Amino acid sequence: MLFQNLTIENATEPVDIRVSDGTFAAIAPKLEPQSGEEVMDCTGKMALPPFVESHVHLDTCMTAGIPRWNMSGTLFEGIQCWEEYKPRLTKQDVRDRVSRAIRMQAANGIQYVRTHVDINDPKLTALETILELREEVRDFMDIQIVAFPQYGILSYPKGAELLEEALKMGADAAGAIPHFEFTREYSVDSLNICFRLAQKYGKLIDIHCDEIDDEASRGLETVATRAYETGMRDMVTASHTTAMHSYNNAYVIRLMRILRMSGMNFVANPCVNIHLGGRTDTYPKRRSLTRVKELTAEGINVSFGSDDIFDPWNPLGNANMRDVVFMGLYAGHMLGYDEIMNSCKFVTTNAARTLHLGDAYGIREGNDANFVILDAPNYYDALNNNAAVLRSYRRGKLIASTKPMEKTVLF
Ligand code: 17E
Ligand code: FE2
Repeated sequence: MLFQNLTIENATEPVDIRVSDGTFAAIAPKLEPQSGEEVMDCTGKMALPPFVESHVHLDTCMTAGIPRWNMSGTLFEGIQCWEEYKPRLTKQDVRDRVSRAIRMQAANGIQYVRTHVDINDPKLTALETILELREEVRDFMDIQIVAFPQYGILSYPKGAELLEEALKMGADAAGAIPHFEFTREYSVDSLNICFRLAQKYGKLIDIHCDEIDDEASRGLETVATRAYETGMRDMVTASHTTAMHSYNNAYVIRLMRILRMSGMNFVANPCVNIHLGGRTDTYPKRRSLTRVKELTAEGINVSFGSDDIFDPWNPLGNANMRDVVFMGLYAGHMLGYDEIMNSCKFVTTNAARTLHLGDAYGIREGNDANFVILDAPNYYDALNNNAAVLRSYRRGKLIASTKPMEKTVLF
């Protein structure tokens, strides 16, 4: 199949793309159609590698309001609501909800997902189910699973054993939650356990790190130092790091050095953290977003995640990465022309780096033909006009499509 006049990412000139046998066979300014070849004119449209959701909790999705709503809007009431939901967890329940969420993601052009799954459950019901789903949907979606100890590794009975069991069962990454552990000592020890287990089983690491408006929450310096000292480097990701919003600048200058040296990745979750954060403030109210602009300026890899899809931490959430970018740019003071134009990187290439997708990710000759076509000539317009993801291709096969909305003005 030949796609004509498609602008790849924000390239200045459109190109033709030939897809055959599920791969990008040729990409050039002009390709002649072969006899019998299907041709699609894509003038005025852009192509991106598929969207990458680098941080979501699929196990909790679609549970908002059950058994009750999070009325304070805090992280902690969210955790309490989830605790009250947990007795309802069955494999069928998880399968129904997560299957729906995965299809919402696919409809929005996502083909790669890193999901955190709460493993503070002696039965590991959600983990077991999502491990099965990971295999079942492989042809449509790559799912990476982080074993996430919601209540902590040392502050929950047998937390370390459950983490180890989850990694043995097949989770791809080890998690931790240092700011939620009972003490600072537990916080540091929990990170040591997380790193030890990740190394023992050859897994990645993704930590819920300092997701709190407490300037004294300093899990991050330990994470970065371990990433550096163990040599795990970019296998390590710190998610949220919202306390960094509240750190004093003198401390951040010192911290930035080890962050750079560590080679680790960051994930910000702009919609959810602006919603959950600042809740203990009267006025002014903090934005509680990690320092995306400053980290990016230091050459550190940052991506954006949606965190939640209609659950106790986000009563909205539609599995659309566009909204996450939109919020991130506003809340992070990143609405310069180039910042807007290139912001797709937060949910494509940067996120792919975090997930360790390697060279297989990207629109390049020889790669699997995984890509999306947006109804806009560049990402600036796509973002501003909430452009439809017209088509999502996976190994050359159409797996999702959208008909763009038609608006009529009668004057
Ligand atoms: N759990 C947590 O600790 N933090 C979050 N943002 C979510 C769940 C969604
Ligand atoms: Fe999260």
